[in-house]
Amino acid sequence: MSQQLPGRDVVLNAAETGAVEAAAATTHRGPHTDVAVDLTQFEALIAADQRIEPRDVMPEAYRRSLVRQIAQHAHSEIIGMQPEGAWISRAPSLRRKAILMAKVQDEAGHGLYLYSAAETLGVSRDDLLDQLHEGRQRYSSIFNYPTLTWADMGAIGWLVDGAAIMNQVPLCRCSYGPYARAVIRVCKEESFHQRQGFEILWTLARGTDAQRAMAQDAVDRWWWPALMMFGPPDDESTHSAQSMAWGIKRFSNDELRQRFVDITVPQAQRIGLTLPDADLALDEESGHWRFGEIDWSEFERVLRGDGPCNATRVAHRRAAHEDGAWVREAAAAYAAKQRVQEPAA
Ligand code: BYC
Repeated sequence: MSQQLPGRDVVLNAAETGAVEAAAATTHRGPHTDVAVDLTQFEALIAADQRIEPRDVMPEAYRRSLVRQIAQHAHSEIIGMQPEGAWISRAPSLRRKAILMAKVQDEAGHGLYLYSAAETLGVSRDDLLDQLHEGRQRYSSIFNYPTLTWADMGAIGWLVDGAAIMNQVPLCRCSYGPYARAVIRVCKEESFHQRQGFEILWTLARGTDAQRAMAQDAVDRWWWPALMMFGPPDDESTHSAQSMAWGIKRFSNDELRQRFVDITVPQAQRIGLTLPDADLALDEESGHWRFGEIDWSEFERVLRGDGPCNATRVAHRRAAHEDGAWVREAAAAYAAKQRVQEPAA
């Protein structure tokens, strides 16, 4: 038995049709209304691994979970401009400066794609930014660490963007269309970021003793926080099971963390730097690199707002927002003027 979904190019097989019928027996409350809505099509699209689009009916919990994750992702991109932005004026050459400026601008662009994706879920960008500024929404723990030397630009590109790519490539297949499409473009740019970080460390590792020591010190400081980017261990991850059932996340936090370690260890060997983990060892049988215990108390501290730079990052972001008020006002005034001047249709 097969079934064609209305308005879709999807034909369901017998098992999927069964899932649709089971779902049809239940009704849920819709996202923008108190009226009970039929989630048959939503359940069928998820079962068939198809995309949910803004026009589709979706469970309120699915919409909220996406707003939470996409907003956190967008906030991470724009807060993430700060640690690297601080080094634009101190980059060691014109070439390095131009590359770093382009990278930081890319992060702003990623924020824009992601806020736009969140807006398709019925939230406003202003409201999301207010929530960031008031500490009601999170951004990635990684951006609460300081960038002390030029080598930190290398470690961020190689490790932080490397971890971000590992986490985000599966999000290109996320069940929510606008988020998946935004992340495709983000990932293309992140690949360039990862490569430029690798190249900075590669160069420093082949420089003077002092440059090599600076590169090693940066890797020592960024390795463990980069592993924390993937989130808490699976048995403590509150959202993973539901997000995976909805096709938002495709792999668990621990699975992605392990993949990152497996890919990164050989790269460290190639650069010639040591990863700061005495327990790192190849398990010949599984082919995986086993690593030491992550200090989850540090992660929790950073999430609570007690990381080395939490207060500075948020204060700087608030000040940038306030300083930019005149730009938003001017843009709104110009748009209003254009509307008045438009000839009646
Ligand atoms: N930092 O149930 P869990 C970039 C929170 S930007 C802070 O596993 P989930 C770049 C989590 O929110 C890259 N909080 O959550 C930019 C939840 O708390 P709430 C940013 C974290 O959502 C500039 C609680 O812990 N990437 O690459 O299933 C320059 C329980 O966690 C973190 C993204 O945002 C963390 N690391 O999984 C350079 C990717 N981890 O919300 C580079 C999109 C967990 O209940 N996001 N929490 O209060 C995701 O893939 C997922 O949201 C996560 C967490 C894997 C991060």
